[in-house]
Amino acid sequence: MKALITGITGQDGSYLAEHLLGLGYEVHGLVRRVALEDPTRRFNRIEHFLERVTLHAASLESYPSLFSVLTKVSFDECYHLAAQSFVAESFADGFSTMNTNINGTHYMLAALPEIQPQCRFYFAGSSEMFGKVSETPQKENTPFHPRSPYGISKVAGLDLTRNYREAYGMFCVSGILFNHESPRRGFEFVTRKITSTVARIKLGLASELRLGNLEAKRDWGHAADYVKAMHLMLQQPSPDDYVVATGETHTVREFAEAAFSTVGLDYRDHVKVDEQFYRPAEVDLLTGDAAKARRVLGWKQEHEFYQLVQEMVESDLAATTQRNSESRMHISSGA
Ligand code: NAP
Ligand code: G4F
Repeated sequence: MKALITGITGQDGSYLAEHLLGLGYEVHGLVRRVALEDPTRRFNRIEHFLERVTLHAASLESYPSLFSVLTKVSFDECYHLAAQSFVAESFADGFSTMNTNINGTHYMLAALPEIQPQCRFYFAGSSEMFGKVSETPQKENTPFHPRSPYGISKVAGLDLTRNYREAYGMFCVSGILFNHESPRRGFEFVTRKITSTVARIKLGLASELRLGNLEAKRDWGHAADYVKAMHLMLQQPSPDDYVVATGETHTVREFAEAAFSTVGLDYRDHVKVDEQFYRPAEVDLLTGDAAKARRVLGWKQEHEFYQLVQEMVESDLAATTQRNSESRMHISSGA
């Protein structure tokens, strides 16, 4: 089996590639040209299996570059994960988020029926699409009410994916994935911002953590569990869309409390609320109902919330300790 992963350098792309390699797949990844030019920094999540995958340079902004990759190899499956994925950035620059996320998805879908109609397609939909939720928990048929340009771009991506399924009979599915985290999460997302700062505070390298809305509630799972659901969706006899979630919700405050207490600290001594991290429109509450994914796909989550928090804090503590001792050695050697 040959799979193409767009966004292979991201959190999910790296876990998915590992999972597919473990299943015996030939894995190809789409990366930006700049990443190939700066592998030490940009391939940090995939460097441990770089020699086992084939990378192709392309950009979501360029139809010819995507078309060209799709003409090179006949893929059985395509996991379209690449996107501008940071919600706050989508308020700062909604136009480029829309351009990358909507057109990028459209370009991928438009190229497939012509070149690779047999290729099964996964689109990375998001619980951010539910936005101002009309019911709890949210499931596949809960109406969307996106509250950010990012959320709007994902609703458009899901609609495009469904339309290619219905119009051209292609095997196209969308996963509606709730927040999923890991030690590979980007540093700007709230969970990693918390765990990386907890590590710095514990080691005496920082004293405070500035956050926005502490009362927002999220359904946080582990990325390693969620990429398995993506794969299962493409193994079904017919294409369909699925919610993937834990069904458990926690506030940002609870995440911070758990992360600080992992290292014996009280979050109230360090967390400061800072208006600059509030969003113009907030998604207050997300909790998913993954009953369909469990029933049809046989998917199950293997990590629970406090385990996830602990894994992230411990990983950041180990990495920060190592970086800190390397820089001390650097200074004492006079280099
Ligand atoms: P991520 O860590 O931010 O990774 C995003 C990936 O997209 C990176 O590999 C990035 O490449 C690539 N990318 C961005 N813009 C690109 C462009 N113009 N051309 C080519 N590649 C581009 O995101 P993630 O957490 O792994 O999420 C994967 C997907 O799932 C995203 O579509 C996200 O919106 C969606 N999603 C995520 C969650 C979650 O909680 N993690 C939940 C629901 C849905 P560079 O390394 O070059 O920047
Ligand atoms: O970690 P976040 O930035 O994730 P958000 O906005 O929920 O989006 C993530 O999950 C989506 C799935 O629902 C994905 F589609 C998307 O790609 C991304 O992976 O923020 C979580 C919550 C928000 O309510 C935010 O307002 O944390 C709140 N928050 C409070 N202080 C903060 C901060 N978020 C960030 N990033 N930084 C803060 O200082």
